Amino acid sequence: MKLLIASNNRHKYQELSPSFQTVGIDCVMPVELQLSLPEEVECYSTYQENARAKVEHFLHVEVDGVLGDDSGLEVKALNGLPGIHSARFAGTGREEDNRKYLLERMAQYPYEQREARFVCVLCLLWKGQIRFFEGKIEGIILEQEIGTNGFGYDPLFYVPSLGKTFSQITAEQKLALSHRGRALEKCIQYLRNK
Ligand code: ITT
Repeated sequence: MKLLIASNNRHKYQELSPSFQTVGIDCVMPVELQLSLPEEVECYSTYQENARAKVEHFLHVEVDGVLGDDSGLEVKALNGLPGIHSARFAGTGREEDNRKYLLERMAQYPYEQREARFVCVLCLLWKGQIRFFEGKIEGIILEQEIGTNGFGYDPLFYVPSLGKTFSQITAEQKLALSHRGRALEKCIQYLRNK
């Protein structure tokens, strides 16, 4: 069985794909099929709609299923920004620019006002049925980057219960409690019961 992960983001792919092997599903990225996900596809105002649009873009591809991931970082002091705009917060689409811009926007806020959460919505098309799975994790935006693992805002996202940022833990540790890991767990459970 083959599942197309409807994403251009290799980091997401690396986090998502191993779990599907546990239910006998091999994953493939668009680039491996000489395809890609155009940015215009995710033009909606919710994670759900964007995740679904990512799946629908690949409906013509001959695979057993398609999975879309739309995710983002919601900062309380910024009224939920960058949210669905997380990938292009600084306008350049470069992760380091996004982190720098976030630090600038947060400069005036003390530790107690730096609460944030990551949100991930997965949209799965499998055997003709569409299902959504959501995961969230709460944390704090640090005043500087710590750690080298992960991607995106990971070096700035501190989880108090761990005493570490997402960039200071292994991929397995991140998946065990991250927004994506939590959504993925529900998705894998659904597939197990299919
Ligand atoms: P695709 O649309 O091709 O899947 P993308 O990176 O553009 O890739 P999104 O539109 O869902 O994906 O944007 C999500 C952004 O949110 C992502 O680029 C990161 O900046 C941030 N993000 C999401 N999950 C994250 C995580 O686990 N760690 C750090 N940053 C994350």
